[in-house]
Amino acid sequence: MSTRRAILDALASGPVSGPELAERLGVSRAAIWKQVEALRETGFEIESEEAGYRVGSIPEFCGPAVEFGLEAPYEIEYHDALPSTNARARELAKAGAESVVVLADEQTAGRGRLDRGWSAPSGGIYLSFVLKPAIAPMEAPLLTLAAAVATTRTLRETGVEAGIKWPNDLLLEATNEKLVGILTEMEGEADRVSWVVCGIGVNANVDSGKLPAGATSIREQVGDIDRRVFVQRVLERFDGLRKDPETILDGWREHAITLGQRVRVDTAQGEIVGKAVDIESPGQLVIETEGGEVRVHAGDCEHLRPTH
Ligand code: BT5
Repeated sequence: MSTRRAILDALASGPVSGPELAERLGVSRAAIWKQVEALRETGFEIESEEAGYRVGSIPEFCGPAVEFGLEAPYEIEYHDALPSTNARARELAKAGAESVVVLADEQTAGRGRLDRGWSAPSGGIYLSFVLKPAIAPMEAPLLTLAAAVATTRTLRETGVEAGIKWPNDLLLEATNEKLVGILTEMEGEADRVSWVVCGIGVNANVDSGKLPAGATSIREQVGDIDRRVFVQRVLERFDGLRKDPETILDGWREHAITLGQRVRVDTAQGEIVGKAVDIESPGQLVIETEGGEVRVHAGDCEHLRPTH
């Protein structure tokens, strides 16, 4: 853990003096003072009282603000703007980083699946996890499901009635407009991944006029949210699901829009039409077709209207 993160953790649980912090973290008092000054420069109001340093106010949206009070073991690398948080996360992963979350207010070249684009105007939430899980590449889709469950629960907490469309879209239940997209990328050998980057794009405090047709935003549905808190809850839920992977599928089923629907899935092997009946680990959709049950690992899914 970085000294900055350790100081933020200590400050989050109440006033603490410089000497006490120095002793706890095993660094000099000067080093603590420097970090506290750096936090002040990012917008934290930190008062020096008799009992020690006390946080008065927190800046709205930046790395240290998200780390302050965060109960999940991620360091945040924040940028006002980036071409793509997934691209930056891949760079970090290749350089050996892990348990880092790249976060941006805006992306200038956001990416979707299959080389599609992702509109990412300022005011949204664009984040990418850099992970080094001890899993095989075929298990990685479970992380996408975990990201979907964590983000859906957080959206629902803000009052937005979102649900999950297989495999990676979060939609407004009432209209099927898209609120969130998830893009997981990885590198590895047959039996072991080297790294996984899991990127989440949330249409948060943005006007839907800046988004493509068929998209909506949290602003449009319930008004602006505190992105700092939203990101913290997503990170904490994602971490909780990773620690308890057998709860991921049930969480997904609980919020799935796709299950029970007639669907058409475009896969590399062709088109599959039928009723989506279940999800199985690590993320395949079970479809009841005229020719029997089919399991689909990847593809673009369209919800069809009932035929009768
Ligand atoms: C996705 O792809 O939905 C995955 C999007 C992942 C974005 C995040 S943001 C953080 C991280 N860094 C990145 O560069 N990417 C990730 P897909 O299922 O292929 O959907 C892409 C399609 O959604 C586009 O072709 C548009 O039709 C539509 N779209 C683009 N921007 C959108 C937006 N902001 N909201 C809703 N729909 C959008």
